[in-house]
Amino acid sequence: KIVVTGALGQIGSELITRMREVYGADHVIATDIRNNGSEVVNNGPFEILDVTDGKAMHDIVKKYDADTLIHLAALLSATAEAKPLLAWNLNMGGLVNALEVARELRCQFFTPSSIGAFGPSTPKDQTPQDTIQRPTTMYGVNKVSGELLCDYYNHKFGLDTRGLRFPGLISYVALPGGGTTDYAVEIYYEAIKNGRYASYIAEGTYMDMMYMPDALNAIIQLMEADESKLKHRNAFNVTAMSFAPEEIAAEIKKHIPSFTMEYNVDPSRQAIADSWPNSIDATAAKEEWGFKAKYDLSSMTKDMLEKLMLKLVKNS
Ligand code: VAH
Repeated sequence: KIVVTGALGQIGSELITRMREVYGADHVIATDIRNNGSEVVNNGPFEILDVTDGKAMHDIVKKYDADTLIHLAALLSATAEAKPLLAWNLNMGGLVNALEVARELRCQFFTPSSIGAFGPSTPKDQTPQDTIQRPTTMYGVNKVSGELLCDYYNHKFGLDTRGLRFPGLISYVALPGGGTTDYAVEIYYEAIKNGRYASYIAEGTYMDMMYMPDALNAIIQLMEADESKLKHRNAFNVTAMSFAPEEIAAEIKKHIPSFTMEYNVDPSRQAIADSWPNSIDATAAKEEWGFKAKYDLSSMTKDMLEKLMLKLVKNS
C-alpha cells in the first residue's frame, strides 16, 4: 500500500490516478489538507492530513499498513520566497515528520527535489549530478536540506529514500500553485482562452522543463529500480527539455497562428529563475535506472493544446 501526501497538488493529482491504474485503487491512499471533491478523492481511499501533524501521519500509514510513503506536500518556490518562515516550517517540518514515519514503519520513501536546489555559483549549462549547491531561495534551501536529510536517513537508519530533482513540470489536470516555472503552464491556458499571454519571465531565460507524463513515469521507474544499481539517491537530475519563453510561444503559434506574446516581468520570480541552471545533465538517472523522457517541446505542445481544448470546452 502507498500513502501519498499532497495528493491534490500538481504532481499528486496525476500520480494518484496513474498509481491506482498500475497498483489498484485500494493500494493508493491519497491524503491532503483539504477535500476538493475531485476524482482523486472519490476514486479510492482518501484521508485529510496536515503534514505538520506527525502523529496523524503515523496513524494513517499504520491504519493502511502502507509500505511506501510518497511525500509531495510542500510550498513551491515563489510562495516560499514570499513566506520564507512558513515555507521552512511546512516544507521541513512536513519532511522530517514523513521521514520519521517512514523510519518507524519501515516504508520505502520518495520526495521530490528540484532544479531549485542549485544556485548562482552552480555551473549553469548541463549542470552535473554532483556539483555546488548554494541556492539563494528559501525553496532551494529547503530542497538541499531535504536532499541531505533523505541521504542521512538512508545511511543512518537504512531507510530506502529516493528523490528526483524535477525541472518545471507542465500539465493540464491540476494547475501548479506558486511556482516560478508556472508561466509555461499558464501560457497554454491563456493561448486557448485569450489568444495572448503576458509572460512574467523575461525573454532569453532558459529553464529545464518536463511534461507531467514523463515525470510520473520517472517516479514509478525510480521507485521500482534495483536498489543495488543506485549510486545516487537524493536526488537524481531529470529533465526533458530546456527552453526560453519566446521558444514555447513560437511553438504555440504553429498551432494558433494568431497567438501573441508580451512580457510583464515579475522581478521576484525573475530573480528566482536567474539563480537556477539553464540546463541540467540527467546522465546519472539514465545510467543508473534507465530514465528516458518521451515528450519534447513540439510533442508536449501538441498534446497540451489538444487536451486543454477538450477540458476547457467541457468545463465551459
Ligand atoms: C517551482 N515548479 O517553480 C516548481 C519547480 C523547478 C521548478 O520546483 O517552484
